[in-house]
Amino acid sequence: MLIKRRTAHPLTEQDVTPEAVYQDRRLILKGLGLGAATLVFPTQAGVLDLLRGKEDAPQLATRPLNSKPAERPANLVLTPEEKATSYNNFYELGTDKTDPARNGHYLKPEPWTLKVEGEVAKPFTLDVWDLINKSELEERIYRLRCVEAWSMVLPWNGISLAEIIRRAEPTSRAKFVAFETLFDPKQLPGQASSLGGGIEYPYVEGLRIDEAMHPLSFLAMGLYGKTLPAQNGAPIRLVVPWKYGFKSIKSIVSIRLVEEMPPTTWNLLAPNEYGFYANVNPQVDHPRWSQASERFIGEGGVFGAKRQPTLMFNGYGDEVASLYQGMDLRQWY
Ligand SMILES: Nc1nc2c(c(=O)[nH]1)N[C@H]1C(S)=C(S)[C@@H](COP(=O)(O)O)O[C@H]1N2
Ligand SMILES: [Mo]
Repeated sequence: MLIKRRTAHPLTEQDVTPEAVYQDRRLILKGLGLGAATLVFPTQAGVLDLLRGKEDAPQLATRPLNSKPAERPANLVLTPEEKATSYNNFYELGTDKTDPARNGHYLKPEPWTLKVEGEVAKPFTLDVWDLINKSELEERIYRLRCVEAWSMVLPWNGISLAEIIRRAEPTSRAKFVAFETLFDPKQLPGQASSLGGGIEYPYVEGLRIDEAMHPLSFLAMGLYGKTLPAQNGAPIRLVVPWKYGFKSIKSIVSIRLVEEMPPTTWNLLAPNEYGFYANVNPQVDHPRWSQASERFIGEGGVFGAKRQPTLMFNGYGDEVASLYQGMDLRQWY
């Protein structure tokens, strides 16, 4: 049912060659403090202790996907799967990096429906597992740059977001796309307790329509060739590689085409720190830390990780810079 289209999303030499990265001790020390701090809120120890009673609950089973492999540049350095699935931001499952993996067993991603609605001629409800089981997915190897100044290189499996949006036939009034994570405190316990950092849920995100229709914007249903683990946003999540990671909303149940710029979770929480656009930009610092470089999470310790320069639009400038022509990227951060 799905039409495959190959798109360019190259990793440059700089990203994949260990020699190109450099160490900056001052920034590593800064990064240490930052890594422990999370985005805004400290962990609520009491609630976590309650959930730790279930620590030995089994992880969500993943299964292999039918996916067309991406071309792999020489010297490609992927983040190890074990790191990508144990060092996460998914506040609905806890604010510590290790909480989402530990608490992922609460999430029951099967069955799952995703609505595509709003300013469209043909709204529809997607049976996500039907899509996963019946289509050949595509692999995309993308850099992920968290606003907290760490990064990974991850192999996703999925389909382009544009393909799903096109099927609904957006009207001329569709100027933005609003995304929503599942709201169900039984499955995402942080939504009903301080475990989730006191954020108002459901988590919501948004893109301008041209950003959403860009061939790099991706709906991931897999990681490392297998269905998504809970902690990475099972069973379907957005991946927008030129923007800070918080735009890549997990476990989505709704994609709504809208006329006005929709509210977004981190912007609502701290508008001076997190804008709507959130394009990766090494020249625009976060009010509390530099965005000029990042800790790459590869082999080895998460905090001893190599420091490397952050690239404009996370290295995807050739593809996406034209979307922002004439915009002051300091104003539209
Ligand atoms: N629903 C939801 N989506 C979310 C988040 C979250 O807390 N809740 N965290 C975001 C942040 S800050 C990042 S960096 C990425 C991390 O994705 P990963 O854990 O798969 O690497 O997910 C994003 N999507
Ligand atoms: Mo992030």
